[in-house]
Amino acid sequence: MSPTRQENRRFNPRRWAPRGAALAVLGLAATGCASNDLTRLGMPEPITNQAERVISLWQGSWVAAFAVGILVWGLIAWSIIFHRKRSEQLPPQVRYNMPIEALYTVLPIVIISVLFFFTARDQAVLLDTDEPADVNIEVVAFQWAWQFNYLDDKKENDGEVLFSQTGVPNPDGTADPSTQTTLVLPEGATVHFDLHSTDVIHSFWVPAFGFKMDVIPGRDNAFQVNLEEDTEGEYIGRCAELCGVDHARMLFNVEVLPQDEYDAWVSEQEQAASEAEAEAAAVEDQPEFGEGTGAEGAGTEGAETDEEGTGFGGADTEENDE
Ligand SMILES: [Cu+2]
Repeated sequence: MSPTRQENRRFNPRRWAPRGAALAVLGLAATGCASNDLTRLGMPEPITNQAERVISLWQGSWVAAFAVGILVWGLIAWSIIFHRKRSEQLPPQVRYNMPIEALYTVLPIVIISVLFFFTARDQAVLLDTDEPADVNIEVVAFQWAWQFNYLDDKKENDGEVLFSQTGVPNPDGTADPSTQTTLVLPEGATVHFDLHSTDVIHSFWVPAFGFKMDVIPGRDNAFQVNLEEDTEGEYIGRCAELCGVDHARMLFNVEVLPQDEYDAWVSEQEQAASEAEAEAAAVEDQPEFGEGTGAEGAGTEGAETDEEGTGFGGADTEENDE
């Protein structure tokens, strides 16, 4: 017994301490040298103020988890190294030790309370929709695509639809990018989203927002984001709620444009929408059994959308030309 113990004692603290320190320094250096990808711990690059906040919460949670982990791993290592079995005698037992039992109870409560505090604080900010928005968009989720209704910002959330972008559920059951719709947003703007579903629960998720929200039939969910400057580019959007057999097809694109390009795009869309409206009105004025084929362009897509249950009148006419 005794030679082993002596060997252990000589072997352990002096030699392991420098090795541990070297490993820690290496770890820190690796973290410091790497790009933001590593420090974001799997989160995508944020494009909104809100996403920055979510990432801070995410990182803080990891720091807390690592602190607890290091403490626990340290205690395990300490027990393994310094409290190895030395004889057949049972070591002193510590059950019913009040201070230790109290520690086991109080420490987790403290940890949970701290996590709860920061989560509640950030949630309050993320759900705040008081700031006047530059762009108001109604997101309509349906099986299995998305419609983005650009609302008149003057008639905030209650006004008419200026124009819509509507994805078409892909009939062959695959995720075809050509049928996906694009959510176009201006750089640096405050964007308000109203979320509505026409059938089942979906979840509106733009990973670069660091945030997603359920889209629930019969409920008015809303949130808004402050897009940062220099975020021009293309991003992805997803449904994050298993909403049915073709849930995987509920994809959309997000395009962030500089303000001037966005304005140009908006007036283009508005013009297309009003032209489509005029055309639809002309078709309606025609005698019902006259030329007959006048409605072909206006009919198919709009009718299809209505069958899907979106039932948003503005969208039907405006999307017909596309
Ligand atoms: Cu869905």
